[in-house]
Amino acid sequence: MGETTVSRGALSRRSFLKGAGAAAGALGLAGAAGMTTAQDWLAPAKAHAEGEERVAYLCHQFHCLSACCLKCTVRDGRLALIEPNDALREEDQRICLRGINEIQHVYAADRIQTPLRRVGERGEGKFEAITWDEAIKAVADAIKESQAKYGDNSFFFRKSTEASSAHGSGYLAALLHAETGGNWGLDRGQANGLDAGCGVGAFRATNNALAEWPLASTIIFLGFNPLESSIAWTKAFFDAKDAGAKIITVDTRFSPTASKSHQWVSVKPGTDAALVIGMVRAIMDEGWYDEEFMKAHTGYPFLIDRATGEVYGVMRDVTDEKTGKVSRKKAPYVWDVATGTARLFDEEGVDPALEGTWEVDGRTLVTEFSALREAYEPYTLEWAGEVSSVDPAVIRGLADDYANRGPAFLCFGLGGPDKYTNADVLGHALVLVTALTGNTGKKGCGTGWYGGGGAFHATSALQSWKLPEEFKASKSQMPMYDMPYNDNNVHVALTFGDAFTLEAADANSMLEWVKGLDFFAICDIYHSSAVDYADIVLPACSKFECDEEVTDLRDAKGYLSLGQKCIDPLFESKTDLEIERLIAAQWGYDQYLPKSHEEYARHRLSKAKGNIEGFTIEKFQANQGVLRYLDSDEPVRSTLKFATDTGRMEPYYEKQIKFGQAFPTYETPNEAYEDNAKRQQYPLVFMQGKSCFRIHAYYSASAWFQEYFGPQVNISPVDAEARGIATGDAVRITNDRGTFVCTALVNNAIQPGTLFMAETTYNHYYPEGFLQNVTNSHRQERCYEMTYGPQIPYNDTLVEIEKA
Ligand SMILES: Nc1nc2c(c(=O)[nH]1)N[C@H]1C(S)=C(S)[C@@H](COP(=O)(O)OP(=O)(O)OC[C@H]3O[C@@H](n4cnc5c(=O)[nH]c(N)nc54)[C@H](O)[C@@H]3O)O[C@H]1N2
Ligand SMILES: Nc1nc2c(c(=O)[nH]1)N[C@H]1C(S)=C(S)[C@@H](COP(=O)(O)OP(=O)(O)OC[C@H]3O[C@@H](n4cnc5c(=O)[nH]c(N)nc54)[C@H](O)[C@@H]3O)O[C@H]1N2
Ligand code: SF4
Ligand SMILES: [Mo]
Repeated sequence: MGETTVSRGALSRRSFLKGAGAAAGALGLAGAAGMTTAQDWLAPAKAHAEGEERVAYLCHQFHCLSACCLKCTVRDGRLALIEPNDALREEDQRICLRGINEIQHVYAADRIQTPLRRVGERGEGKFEAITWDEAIKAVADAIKESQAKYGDNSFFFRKSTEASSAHGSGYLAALLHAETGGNWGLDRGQANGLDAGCGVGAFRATNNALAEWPLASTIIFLGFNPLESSIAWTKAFFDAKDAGAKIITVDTRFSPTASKSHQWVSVKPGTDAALVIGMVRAIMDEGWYDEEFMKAHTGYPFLIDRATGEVYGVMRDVTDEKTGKVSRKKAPYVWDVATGTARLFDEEGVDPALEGTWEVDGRTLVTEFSALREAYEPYTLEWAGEVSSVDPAVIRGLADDYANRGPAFLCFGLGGPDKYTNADVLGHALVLVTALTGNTGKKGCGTGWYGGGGAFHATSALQSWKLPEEFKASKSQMPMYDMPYNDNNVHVALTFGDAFTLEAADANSMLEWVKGLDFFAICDIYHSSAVDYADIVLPACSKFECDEEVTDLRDAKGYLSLGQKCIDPLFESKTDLEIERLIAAQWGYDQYLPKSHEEYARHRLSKAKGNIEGFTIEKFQANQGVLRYLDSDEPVRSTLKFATDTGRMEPYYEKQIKFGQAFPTYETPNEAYEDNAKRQQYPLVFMQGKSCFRIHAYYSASAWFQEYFGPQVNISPVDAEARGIATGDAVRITNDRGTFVCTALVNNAIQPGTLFMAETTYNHYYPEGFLQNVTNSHRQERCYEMTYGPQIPYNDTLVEIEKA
């Protein structure tokens, strides 16, 4: 054996469990968790398969998007080394510190070890250990009682994203007809605006795959920090740079991605829509638009009736090529230059005018492009510069680079500008600028959410597990983010993962609502922030632990990956599937669920056709758990077919005339705007973002990460000095919604007037309160009528900071 750098610990799993159980009974959760640290479990990092060691393979985090495939060396039943799976192509063998450090994370002191029952007040975090039988019965009894008294939808069930990655989110919800909390409220702010003009799902589909970054001449990252939030894609970033792409990052702070880009554009929080509107104006004024593209693929030549603002057209039946379904859609008219008449946009041989005004049958008709020029008269470059605090010459330069240097990407990342109430206006403005330049549907370009992962290449024939017809979740009464504020019928809740504090802002209101429920149970791996509020806590195992030989199939980088068992479930934890089966069994419904992960995986592969033809469990096992399904290296590309009524990119949103948003009209964010009177009390914009040390709150339990990267707010030297704050000081952040204490880092990368903090970590790591206490939960009314509903505007938050 090689030299041992860290003690391997003296406890066997058995004796350890005995001790853990006793301690849990006596001391509650803190006592149980205190039983061990990673030090007890670590083995020397030189371990490679030899002797009693074995190697297992699985795909790592789902929510991180990088989908790295890991090779795990297991010694004496313990994880000893994590490396990239070397059965993948060299360029796909990636890993980050969070993957490597799972050795510490899996065995962390924050693991929930046994089922627990609350003994103190809700929020106090006092528990006693109970048996699985007691815990499952308590959960089922609470659900049964509530549903008998108040109806099916009085039971709320939700899985956080990571928890639903294994085998979906829906089975228990469907079996028990639960309320699931409707619209997600996350990551679809810009998509609300973009998809209205390009079709549902376009926010990802109008972008080309990551492999095309090096084919671009210009890449603009708009409030997107991929060097942390998509860390394994860093290579594509530098490949693009090496290949000559000009990389520009628009960010409120000098982010890691900005620091590696050719240009950083520092923008005022929540004003990106003004910046993009400025780009639109520059492109129109300078004539940098692509007329041919606009006429052939966009609605710019369509005619609008000036009096009503409605698109001038006829309703007609259109048959869907794929489904054969007939639906009525509006076909707009264009002005045909050759005949000097209004003709349907898709008539043979029409030559549409891009600009002009005509009188037809007593109507004044104008092209959408001409109408845009008129509507945008007030939006000068100077105006855009004023609002966004970006020099008008820089905005003009951005427009020039985007329109004239060749194929260009304009990518956003779902964080940053997405988390303000005006994100839909920004998404809409992105449609305008893309439709002007034609930077979509061809090599090396795209607009929208970065599409590096499964969005462009996906397995074609994985089967889903079907439940009998009668099992369906209840029709949602309202989205979860509305529940603390509006009357609803929820009395009992069960979440897998901490949905209540991660997926909602304004935690004091949310947790007040949770405290008012008759019953709340959480199934989590770690002592996450919501755990303290639960009546029953169920210990889930991590994806490295399984009671069978396989876990689940995952789509990863053009491969399908079958997770293999690495280690036995730690402590008394169980897999989510096993826990769901135990709960379902209380109704006799376990018969409808897969009996094992293997049965589920075999079912999913049961009709393996198309790009996964011939894939079997046995083949996965023989090939380190991965099989490649992409048969070519040619990147999959977005097309010029848009899922709109006309099949074109539509810059003009007739349905939003009533909101004054037929073309994107600039609107300030809800709270973070310049002359908000609230600023007198709360002068700073509090923004959050992703950090390379966490996926949301996940990995908080890693002691090393927590030591060096605990709850810390970044503040500009100007604001720090004005308040006498120095790096390392304890500081209090406050607004009307709540308060919390963390440490300060005085950082030149931060714009004066703003604060930045990595999105969040478990509440018990803060000296007082936690980040989510102050965030804004305002729901943008207009968005209830949009595809994805209102989005939680976490960054649209004003606060004050002082030394604690
Ligand atoms: N490491 C890590 N990676 C992740 C995740 C994670 O938790 N950790 N989560 C995943 C998920 S769910 C998501 S949604 C994505 C998000 O991925 P990103 O969008 O890259 O993430 P954020 O860090 O939230 O925001 C990006 C940047 O927006 C900036 N910003 C804030 N406000 C504004 C603004 O008004 N305008 C502009 N231009 N910039 C602004 C911030 O300074 C930040 O650098 O990341 C995914 N990847
Ligand atoms: N303040 C602030 N809050 C934010 C954001 C922000 O920018 N600012 N960003 C938001 C964004 S973009 C997103 S997408 C959401 C993410 O919110 P979620 O989708 O809820 O986040 P995840 O990281 O997927 O979920 C992690 C939870 O599931 C648990 N978990 C992980 N794996 C499993 C499992 O296999 N089984 C079980 N039972 N539990 C498991 C973890 O311990 C943790 O409690 O957060 C949002 N919250
Ligand atoms: S957390 Fe790190 S190792 Fe895991 S999938 Fe993401 S980038 Fe890969
Ligand atoms: Mo997200």
